[in-house]
Amino acid sequence: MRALLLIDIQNDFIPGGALAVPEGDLVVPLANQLQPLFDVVVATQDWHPPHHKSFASNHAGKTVFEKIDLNGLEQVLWPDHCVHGTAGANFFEVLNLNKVEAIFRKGTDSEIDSYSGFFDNGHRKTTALADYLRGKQVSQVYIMGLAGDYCVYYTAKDALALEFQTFLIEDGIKSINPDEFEKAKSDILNLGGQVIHSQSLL
Ligand code: VGL
Ligand code: ZN
Repeated sequence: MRALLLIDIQNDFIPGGALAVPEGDLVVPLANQLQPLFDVVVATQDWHPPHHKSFASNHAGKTVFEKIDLNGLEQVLWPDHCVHGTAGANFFEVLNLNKVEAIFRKGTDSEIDSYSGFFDNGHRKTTALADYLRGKQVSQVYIMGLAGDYCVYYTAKDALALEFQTFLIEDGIKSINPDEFEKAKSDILNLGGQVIHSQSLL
């Protein structure tokens, strides 16, 4: 079975949002168009408490995009974003959710960030995503959404480690830093993943 993973297509990652990904809105028509082609469609949702320690605002004297050590892991400090229950954490209104059969929330523990849809950044806890996909006999995962250099990249890396056949749909991905996404893509290729264009699915 083939699954489409829609990563963090939420208002705060759309232009105008708190942690806007340039052109993030442009992936949404493709996300809507591709959904009917898959056996399983799931979405991830960044879902932070207001006191999340990935927020610069929760560290006196620190500024946004500075890096710190957080409980033994390097942590980029972000602007407050995707605070649970706020409009910024909602899925972007243009995203069609009718085919999305499950939503996996991450980043809920204020002490650790979670870029991947599968595990937190320390691989200390899992979300239910891998078991869910296995339960649906999914062996291939196609990943698109936001941001290419963070949550998309780490989700793909974990999918490969979990032995899913892994595809990045590159025209369905926008990044905070496009140069970093180029590095991410070569890493995914080196790990045995594939980078495709949506054209090959349509
Ligand atoms: C993300 C930074 C912080 C993402 C989430 O969805 O890529 N990036 N939280
Ligand atoms: Zn976040």
